[in-house]
Amino acid sequence: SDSGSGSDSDSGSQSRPQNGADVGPNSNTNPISVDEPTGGLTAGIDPVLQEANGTWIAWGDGDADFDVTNQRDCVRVPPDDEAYTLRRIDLSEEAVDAYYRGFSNRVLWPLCHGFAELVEERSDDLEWYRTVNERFAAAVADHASDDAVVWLQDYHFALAPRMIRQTIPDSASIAQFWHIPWPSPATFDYCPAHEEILEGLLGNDLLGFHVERYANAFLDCVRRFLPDATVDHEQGTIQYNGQTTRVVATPMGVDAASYDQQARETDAEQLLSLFDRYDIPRNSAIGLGVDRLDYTKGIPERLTALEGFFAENPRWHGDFTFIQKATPSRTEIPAYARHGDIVRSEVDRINRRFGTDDWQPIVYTEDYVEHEDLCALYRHADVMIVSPLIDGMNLVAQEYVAASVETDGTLLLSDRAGAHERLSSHALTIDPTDVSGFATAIGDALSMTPQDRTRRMDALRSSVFGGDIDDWMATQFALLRRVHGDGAAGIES
Ligand code: GDG
Repeated sequence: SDSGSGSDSDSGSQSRPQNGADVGPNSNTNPISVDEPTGGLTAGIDPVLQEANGTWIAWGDGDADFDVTNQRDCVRVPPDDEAYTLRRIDLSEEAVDAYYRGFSNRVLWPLCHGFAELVEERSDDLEWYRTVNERFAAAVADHASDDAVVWLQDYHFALAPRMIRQTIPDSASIAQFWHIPWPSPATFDYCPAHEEILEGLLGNDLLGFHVERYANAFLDCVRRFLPDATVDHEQGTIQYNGQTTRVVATPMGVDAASYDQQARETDAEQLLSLFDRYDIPRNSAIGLGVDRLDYTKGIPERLTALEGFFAENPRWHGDFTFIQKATPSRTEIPAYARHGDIVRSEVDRINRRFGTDDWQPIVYTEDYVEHEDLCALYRHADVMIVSPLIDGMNLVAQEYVAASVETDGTLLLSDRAGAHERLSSHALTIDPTDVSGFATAIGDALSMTPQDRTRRMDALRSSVFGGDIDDWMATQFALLRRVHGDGAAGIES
């Protein structure tokens, strides 16, 4: 149920329901329906696994009852052209609550994003995190051949690499990509079991982050908390317990060609129907924000900046409308519930302050936006605002650029997003907490000359198309082959 973010499946991101597809010989008695995520990492991994005939091991909140082919929890996918194995780990509600909504998202997520004050430690969560990591490690052991490549995604599996290393052949390789930031040693010090987490991750042959500063912070933490480890900052290598881990920064890209193509397929009618759906005056310029409803994404600060902009620029009333798509996420966690309330009440307040019978300055929606509509909005947004307080990468910024086929939009980008490292030179950089500078930047974006807009967008498109999701995947596997000899031919997990 991933909306295409890549890593954060089941976080509340929304997916587009597809027509159900029947699977396996007994499909008439037990049909399996497929939800196909749009874009992102899952769409990137799928063709690689199809070619390699590997195994994808995952849990999910979908129907994990795959016993139809008498293969227990394994099923061959895709349903119409079976090319690889999907192994589902069926987690109880208690396990999901403690492992996913507990240690992963009440401890690791806030800590890695520098929100130590939001960390919530509950008594059984860490133990469940260990148990679930063990279950995944055991599942990997069932499938890992001598030359297997095991590729783990994200912070939900910090302990699994070491567990896997102890059970699979030495000739197999293990890699992990950490999609979120890594904190400084001072912040990581607050992490319960911090040594165990580092030791777990050092079971990897290769550990990837989006940007150098997260990779360096990881090396700093190892040096500080595991004094027996040998850390070579220059080479990005760590030796610990007889194993070498290579730590790299490999920024993730998006499927740029498909966003471009989808945006080009947008017609005027589709755009007009979106204006009608959101009650936007037809001649209004458009601003756009697309985020999970997460306290790291800087949505309240963005709303305050918009308020400042509208207060200072009455001439834009009625002529500029900001659409905020916010995807509800991890709503059972109190910090998220509180944050959602703040965002909704700020939107109401600002709309009451400036709105008229014919125009609301902020259109706020939590409804799923179809991929085609999202691309239409990206294509026609005059100003895209990506203003996280901190973000591992932020794919939305790159998707916008890929879909800006007229090259007439402007990207406002927080200097705290990983994406800023690749897009800073031609986006308008903002500090999300400097509300007055932020408000001024919105005005600057709207009054930029067409030539300047196009010059900037052309350069941004070169960056985004020059490092897309396929390049990123190829880099991961090329690096793995290098760190672990050339045996990395088959791909597991
Ligand atoms: C984590 C890291 C890192 C959202 N609403 C709709 C929709 N989306 C899609 C966007 C985009 C994705 O969700 C969000 O991706 P982000 O990268 O912005 O953010 P996270 O979910 O926090 O992802 C992040 C990422 O992992 C990858 O490593 O960049 O830093 O936090 O793809 O398009 N898509 C559609 N309708 C929606 O309503 N179609």
